[in-house]
Amino acid sequence: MFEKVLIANRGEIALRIQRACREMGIKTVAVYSEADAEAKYVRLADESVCIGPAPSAKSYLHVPSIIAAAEVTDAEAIHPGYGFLSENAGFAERVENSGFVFIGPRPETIRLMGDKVSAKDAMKASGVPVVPGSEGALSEEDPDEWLRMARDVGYPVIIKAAGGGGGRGMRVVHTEAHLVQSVQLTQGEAASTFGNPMVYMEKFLGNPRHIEIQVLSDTHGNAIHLGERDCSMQRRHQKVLEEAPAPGLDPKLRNKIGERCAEACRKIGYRGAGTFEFLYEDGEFFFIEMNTRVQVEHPVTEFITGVDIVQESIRIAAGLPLANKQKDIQFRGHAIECRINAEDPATFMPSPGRISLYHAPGGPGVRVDSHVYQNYYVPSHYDSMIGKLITYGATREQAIARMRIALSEMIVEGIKTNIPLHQDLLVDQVVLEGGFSIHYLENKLGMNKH
Ligand code: MV4
Repeated sequence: MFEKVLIANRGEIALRIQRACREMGIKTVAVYSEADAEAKYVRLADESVCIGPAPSAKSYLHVPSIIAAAEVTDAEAIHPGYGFLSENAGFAERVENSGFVFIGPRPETIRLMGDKVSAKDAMKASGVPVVPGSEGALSEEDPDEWLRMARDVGYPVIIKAAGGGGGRGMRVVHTEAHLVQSVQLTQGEAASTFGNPMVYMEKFLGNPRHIEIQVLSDTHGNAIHLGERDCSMQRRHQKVLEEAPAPGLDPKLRNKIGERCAEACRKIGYRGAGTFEFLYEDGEFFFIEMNTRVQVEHPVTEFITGVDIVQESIRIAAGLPLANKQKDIQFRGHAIECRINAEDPATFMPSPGRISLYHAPGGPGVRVDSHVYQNYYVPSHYDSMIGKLITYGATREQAIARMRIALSEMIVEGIKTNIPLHQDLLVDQVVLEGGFSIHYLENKLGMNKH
């Protein structure tokens, strides 16, 4: 096992990775920007290195500073967490070429999944069901081909940028009259935003759920799935609340799609923790994208499986085999995660500033993954998530009841938070029934009135 790991991230995930390292007897190196000098994860690390000023481009995204920090502290491996450089193939390559282990997939795999066309091709070829649509990318200048394909696929269709993902660079087309112009507009935006004009076409699914499958895959040819998470509660592609398992999903269907994902991992030689994102509609799964990092919402899966996903990601990088076989993985109970953001609950505007009073909730089945403390200053330079509240129960009802109590116990003063939004959601009849689509929250908030 590694003796020392550098954590190339900040906030709650830096702390989460540190805790995993500590439990494994690994020393930790924190890196921080000038805005994070007082952060809890910096104080708790064995060593810390300032890597630059507050803006991410000059610190958490600045590759030379991070490599230099690993060199001066003599770290053996680098964990990227989520966001920042976590899905940057060039960074993974630089890490490995500098003699460190990148805790994540091989750079080629990150590159393969970063291009949404090659990702979809690879998954389709590996037996994962994908959204029907164009075979590969659309040709760059052949409107007749686009029209033929759209007629084949059937309207409405969606045009997506190969270099996009996470909701960026997409356009829905309802009728043939708008197709050619929409493809051209999406190509233009794709070229300027992602430096890659390639786009592809899919059947547009009108009311899907967003369900994702967690996988772990080692360097010995073992791959397992840890079931699914339902991440349908979102606003503008920002997840708000996640849960596992997905309400109403047939365990047989879970095992079938999970096994397809694990098999795909074996086929492509996937390394590390990963997530297959699906749209789920009318009882069918359709692959859209793969995330090659540890995700924000990994704790709900940890609660229902008992597997420590971050520790597993480190074990895999160190060349160890997976700790569990598929038959050892059991899904027990239900877990929910509320993302707690420093934002106005009505306008969703960020609300940085000093936390004047802070009390974290607790009790059975309550987990708080947060880096904040009383008197902590929430900087304006990074995303507004100040922590995650995760509850577990034998049933979904118990997990929700515990979440309501935990939210009512949680005190954050001095800044605005979205705790009131979560409290509204957890008494909403549709939420209580479960199985709502990706459009539910925006409709509830009245964002789709025309
Ligand atoms: C779709 C879709 C409907 N049909 N693809 C948005 C994020 C990106 N990962 C894929 N996205 C979508 N792709 C087809 N063929 C609807 C969405 C979508 C969405 C997906 C997941 C979670 C939230 C979403 C919000 C709006 C649209």
